[in-house]
Amino acid sequence: ASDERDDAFHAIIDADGRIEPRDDMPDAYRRSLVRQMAQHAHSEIIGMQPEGNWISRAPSLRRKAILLAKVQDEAGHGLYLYAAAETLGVSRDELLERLHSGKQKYSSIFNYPTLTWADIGAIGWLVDGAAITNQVPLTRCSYGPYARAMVRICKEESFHQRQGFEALLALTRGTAAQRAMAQDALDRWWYPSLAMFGPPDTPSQERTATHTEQSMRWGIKRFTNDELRQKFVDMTAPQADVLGLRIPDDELRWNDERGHYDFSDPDFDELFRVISGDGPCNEQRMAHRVSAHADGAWVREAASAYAAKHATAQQE
Ligand code: FAQ
Repeated sequence: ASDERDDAFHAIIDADGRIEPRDDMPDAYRRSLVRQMAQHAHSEIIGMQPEGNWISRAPSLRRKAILLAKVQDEAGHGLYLYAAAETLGVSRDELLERLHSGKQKYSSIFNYPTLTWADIGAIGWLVDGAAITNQVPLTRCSYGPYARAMVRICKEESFHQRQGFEALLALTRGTAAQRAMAQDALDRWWYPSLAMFGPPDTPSQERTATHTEQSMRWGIKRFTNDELRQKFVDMTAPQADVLGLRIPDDELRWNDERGHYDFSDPDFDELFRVISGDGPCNEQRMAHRVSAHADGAWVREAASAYAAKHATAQQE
């Protein structure tokens, strides 16, 4: 019977259909989706911290209102993704517990500090730009609830990316000091943004993507990490020219033969150090997350007590 169930699953995958929560699916497929979706959800809520750092110091009321809305969107993305993961039979509490205990990770990028206002522009332009590149193909992911959550998230990310670009454009059209601040932000965020796409497809420095092949067979991933990294560079390099900023890579140039930009890879040893907990802000991010969760305990208790009271009242 289990073979028949697997056959039904594979028939849907082969026809490029969608797997829905009540469909039979192999355990390994379920586990891999929980892993990726949880990591994604955690990234959204931890990703609120570097930007939250600048809400009270945004340079104008307009910039502050925009940044507040963006950070709220990220909380919303986290919630859609936890809800989508719950359709696979794990609870949000369980997933948060795995984040807080360090069993599950979040994107390496959020372990870097936001030192100046220009970093907010750079995050929108580069980090949201990388997120869109990675996530647009996920709208075609074989798992229905994840794919549908991605449609809405990508619309909001594309607004985020434009606001970041526009914030940097304002700086690059400003004073020499503002231009220098924008360049410094690009210098610091470029390689960490390239590293967001994960380890290389083929072993380099003994690091390699372990899940790609299986995830592509299952229709979870549609492109490899290196393919997406290349797409991101191809999209971003001309935008840097519009800004009048220099991407900090001497190897970066258009290659007519390949029809792509040549560029140099990020330091994958650094990526793995940061993932394993040794980035500039890992400790601070986790401490803040755990204390925010503890501070919110009374809200969860009150909501549960209210729901229980409501349920009893309905029974009577
Ligand atoms: N950081 O074999 P692969 C955002 C891990 S955007 C940390 O390639 P896979 C929006 C990987 O998990 C950021 N860990 O794995 C926003 C695996 O470890 P595991 C979030 C990384 O899953 C913007 C191991 O390395 N977006 O939040 C990283 O096939 C601005 C081997 O790697 C997503 O999560 C990394 N950079 O591909 C919010 C998108 N790279 O699980 C606020 C969805 C790799 O065995 C402000 N996720 N690892 O312990 C994905 O597309 C994939 O999971 C990848 C990794 C591409 C991240």
